[in-house]
Amino acid sequence: MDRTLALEFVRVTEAAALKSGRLCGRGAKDAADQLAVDGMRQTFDTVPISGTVVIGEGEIDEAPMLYIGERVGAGGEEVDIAVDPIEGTNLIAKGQNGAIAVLAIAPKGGLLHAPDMYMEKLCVGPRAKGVIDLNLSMTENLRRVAAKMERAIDDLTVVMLDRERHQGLMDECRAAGARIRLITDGDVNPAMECGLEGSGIHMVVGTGGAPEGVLAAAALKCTGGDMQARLKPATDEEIRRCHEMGITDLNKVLTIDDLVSGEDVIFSATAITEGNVLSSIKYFPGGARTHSVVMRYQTGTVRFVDTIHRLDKKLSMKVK
Ligand code: VTB
Repeated sequence: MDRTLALEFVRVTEAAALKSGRLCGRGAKDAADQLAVDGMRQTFDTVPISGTVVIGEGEIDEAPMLYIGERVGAGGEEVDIAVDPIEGTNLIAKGQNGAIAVLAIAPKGGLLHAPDMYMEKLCVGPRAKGVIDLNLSMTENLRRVAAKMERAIDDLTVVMLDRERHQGLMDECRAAGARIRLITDGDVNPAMECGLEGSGIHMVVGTGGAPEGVLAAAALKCTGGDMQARLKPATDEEIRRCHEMGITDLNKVLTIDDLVSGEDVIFSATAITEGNVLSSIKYFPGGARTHSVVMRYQTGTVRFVDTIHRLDKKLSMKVK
């Protein structure tokens, strides 16, 4: 993909963040999501691509915009697109840390068309690549990651969603001495952070959304990190969808290359609320400032983009 597209995709996540950020802490997650979707959708139409949404807001009958299969872009290279206009709608509704607007773009066929179901995930950064194994215990994975990173287990910080289903993982981490950060929502952001030197986050584990898993894999692929995953269908319908995707063995461990298989991918995220690496959006009279990260697999370059927007000059960006 043309590298100049990277900046175009930053504009897309910036637009989602700029529009929805006003609703920070307002308890209105659906309204915030709608604004983010509008911002993303509008901006996509200025980008010279012929894109197909493969991970989006839902099926065509349940989402009016950015639905799975929707065509976006002003025309150009054929690409597949995964979007989450707000990853962490509960976080923005409550004004809590970690909400981002995020997308990943790959040449056609490069992103797993993960259906909306749970996925078990194990994510690490580049310095722990090649040693994780979802079929082994959390304790064994901690040992392997610590050894590969040449540090003690108690110098590892593991992030997981604060859910009862993670009690076993939590117990194992505690017994092994790892530090834990329990988050209420939004596991793409910490997975992305795993790949960034100095973020202080070393592993993301546990079960979360499968679409979010593909976005996490896109970020980790760009930074040279590693990820394994397993779909967790909970109903007959979800099992049928796995079969449709050609996944007949439901215990199959998906590698990072199964999740993002193309020879190129671009990942862009803009913070909405405060993050560990990305700073929250800030508004001032007539404008706003956003903080984004954009990365590309082909070169591995990670760019942080700190942007001052003159919203008074951009009518399309005005939010009442
Ligand atoms: C997961 C996680 C997401 O929602 O999908 C979670 O991957 C939902 O989990 O990042 P529960 O069903 O346990 O609430 C997010 O946190 C936000 O979309």
